Amino acid sequence: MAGSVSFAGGCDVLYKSGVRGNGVYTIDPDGGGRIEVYCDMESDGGGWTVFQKRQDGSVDFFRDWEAYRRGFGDPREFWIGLEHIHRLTKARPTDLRVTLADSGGTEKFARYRGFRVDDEGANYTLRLGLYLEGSAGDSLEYHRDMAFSTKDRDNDRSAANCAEDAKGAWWFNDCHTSNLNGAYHGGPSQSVNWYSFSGDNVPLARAEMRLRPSDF
Ligand SMILES: [Ca+2]
Repeated sequence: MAGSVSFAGGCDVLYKSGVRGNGVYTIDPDGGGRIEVYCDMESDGGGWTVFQKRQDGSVDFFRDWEAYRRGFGDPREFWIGLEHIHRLTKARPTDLRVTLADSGGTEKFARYRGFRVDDEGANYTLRLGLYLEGSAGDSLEYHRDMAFSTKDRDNDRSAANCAEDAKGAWWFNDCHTSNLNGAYHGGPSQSVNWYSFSGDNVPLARAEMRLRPSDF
């Protein structure tokens, strides 16, 4: 793990100040208070603030609204929290990169421009600009402009409770084409999945979501 540094901005600013090691850093994205984030300084040009990671099922992701608001996990598997994601994306045009791998080790990605998460008053609605590129295909479009839902906070467009049914928490519509906070190795439609990669019945082995200013 790298050392702790405090500054205003995301991992991108840290990168530009010369930091090159992957690890957990303390940042203050908007002057509103310090938070801990995992910075990826090596992949795809570095400077990425990682906000979601799955790789071994060691952390339970089937949690309530408060947990998703605040964040949970450890550097191996985590969700940094909707409030933090909002703070990191509200002020600057931001790119989202989703990196996925199946159980055979095949890795694919999807990259978006104009990623933003609204504030809690708007139930952390997902805003997406363009799908820029990717080998995994676009399985977020269906979730564009959807509010975030957890098992105890049903903001989806289904008569059912999507978060409960999908064993996850996501910007559910009626219900999903991606479910990256789903159950690790869960059942059909309940696992970590991205439809345009491997459908919704084949659990993915790894998922990671990161953000970086578009003008990095
Ligand atoms: Ca519902």
